[in-house]
Amino acid sequence: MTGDLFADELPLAGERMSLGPQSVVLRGFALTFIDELWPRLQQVLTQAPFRHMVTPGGQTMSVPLTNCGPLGWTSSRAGYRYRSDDPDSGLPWPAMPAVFMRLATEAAAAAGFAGFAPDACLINRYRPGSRLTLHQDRNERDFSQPIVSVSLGVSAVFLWGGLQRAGGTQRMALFHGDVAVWGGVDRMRYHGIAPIREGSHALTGSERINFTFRKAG
Ligand SMILES: O=C(O)CCC(=O)C(=O)O
Ligand SMILES: [Mn+2]
Repeated sequence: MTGDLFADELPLAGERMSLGPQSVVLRGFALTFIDELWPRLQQVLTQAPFRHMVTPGGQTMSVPLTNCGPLGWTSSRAGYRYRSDDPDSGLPWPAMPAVFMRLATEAAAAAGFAGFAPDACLINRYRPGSRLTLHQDRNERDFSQPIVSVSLGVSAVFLWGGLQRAGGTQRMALFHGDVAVWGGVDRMRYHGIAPIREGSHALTGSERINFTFRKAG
């Protein structure tokens, strides 16, 4: 199959889709950063390749991940935690490229969170069928700081729930270049990604890449 399955509903760059009082999807916000960001991502991946981590319960995660920045999110039999070194190499995580930082701080400011200074960027890679089950981002120290989440490549359906796991979810399509930001009263809302559909994107092929910027430490 060629083309993006959502191509008939492509949104306008610049649109703001409200998810809640302090959460929004900024359509196409990342588009003007991507030419500079993509080669930087490849450098990060050379130093710290995607890998499948193991959950505390012993399951291999279906979505491989890596990190850049001073802190990186990790999962192992010992639990979830941020650490300053890559457990696979023993080396510090790759530095956060300046263009990543600029994108994160500008998107946060556009969403009402001026002064966001992320120290962690978790990078996820999705392939057709990959999904991320409903969860809260709760391993960070300071919940006053937002999460900034950037979508690249094939589209996804973002599942946006409430402050409790039960109680249903809204579904919001996320397209190449979209940036979702949630903080404040929405910071602890459950969220996930529905199984990725077959698709193809000029930049990423069949994959979806997601960055989530966090202030972890
Ligand atoms: O892939 C996404 O859009 C969300 C990723 C996410 O929620 C996470 O990594 O914690
Ligand atoms: Mn999350």
